[in-house]
Amino acid sequence: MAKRALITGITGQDGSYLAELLLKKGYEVHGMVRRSSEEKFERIAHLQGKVQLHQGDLLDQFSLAALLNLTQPDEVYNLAAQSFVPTSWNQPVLTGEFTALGVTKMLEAIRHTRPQVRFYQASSSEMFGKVLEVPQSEDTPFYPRSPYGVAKAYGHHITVNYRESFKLFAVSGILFNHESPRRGLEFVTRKVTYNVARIKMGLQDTLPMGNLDAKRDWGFAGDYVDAMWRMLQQETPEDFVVATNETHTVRELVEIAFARVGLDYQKHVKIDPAFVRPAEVDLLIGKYDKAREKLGWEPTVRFKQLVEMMVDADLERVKAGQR
Ligand code: NAP
Ligand code: G4F
Repeated sequence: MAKRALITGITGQDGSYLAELLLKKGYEVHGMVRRSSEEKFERIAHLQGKVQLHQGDLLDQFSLAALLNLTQPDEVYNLAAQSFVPTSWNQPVLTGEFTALGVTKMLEAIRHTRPQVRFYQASSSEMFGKVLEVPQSEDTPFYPRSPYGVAKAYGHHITVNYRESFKLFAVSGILFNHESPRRGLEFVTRKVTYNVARIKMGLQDTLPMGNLDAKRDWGFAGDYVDAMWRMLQQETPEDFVVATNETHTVRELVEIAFARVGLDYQKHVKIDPAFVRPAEVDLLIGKYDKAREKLGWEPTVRFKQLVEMMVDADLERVKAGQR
């Protein structure tokens, strides 16, 4: 019989790639979606009829238990979250409710409804924040720098705690930044590649940016969802860092993106303090040795290739008059 998976956050970047991967592997895929006055499921439009969507919300404990009863999943991937770091300073309470307590709500629903489920929690390198070690591994202590990072640290610890307290098969994937042409427009990679495409097409001239010196370990989302799946196929539940072990500045990102369309970033990028954060994560670089050894996982897309793939996709979109 086909395995069944339930994905929260299926309408997001990672949810769409994970749903594709699981369908290819023969899974019956269920997705939890929030009720909205207008359904915007662009990222999974091509999967219509292949995935089964159900309304539910991480804020509503009973909707989670009902969904587990209805779908009877073997695996639950908890990808839903308020995932944009700057918003977490404007809406810290909501971020905590979704991104932190939402995890406990799902774990409680699993514990009482379907304890045999294998559970994946989408943890984040933002938990390392003001880093206490370079590179960061599963053993590096956390020092989060945003309400989002704090909420994710809670989600990580409660996942570990439920594994240890109730013997649930619950794992936390500590994923470093991962991007794709499906990335939300406000995140720095996609903001840059989309605006580069618009500038190239003569639709605007300048790109307002924040801190160009921040360094991130950027990988491709398609690779990272494969690591999520591998974590749930292990004999014993364990946590893993997923990264590329390369770090680059936002300035390099901007330089490569503009160069791809034959432009000089210095003529177009303007620093706007509105995009500078109250507290910054200056340097992220992940050590993914454990994932390589135990999961047999390796990133397949490197930084320059990733940026160029995103610029090319945005050029096509802008030429077609799309976002
Ligand atoms: P994303 O594109 O922002 O998607 C977030 C998803 O969560 C969307 O489907 C959203 O639904 C859903 N959601 C938000 N609040 C919800 C709620 N209260 N109830 C139900 N659904 C809710 O994020 P992503 O980049 O795919 O990331 C997936 C997960 O990995 C997130 O938890 C993120 O924090 C984490 N993560 C991401 C990265 C990265 O670099 N991408 C790195 C580490 C960890 P709507 O479509 O209705 O808004
Ligand atoms: O793309 P970002 O907004 O991603 P950030 O804050 O690193 O968070 C992402 O990765 C986390 C994993 O580490 C995830 F957990 C989280 O959900 C999200 O997916 O910003 C990256 C860097 C920051 O240092 C920021 O200050 O880019 C810098 N930056 C400079 N100018 C900018 C801008 N970021 C944005 N969004 N917009 C700018 O104009």
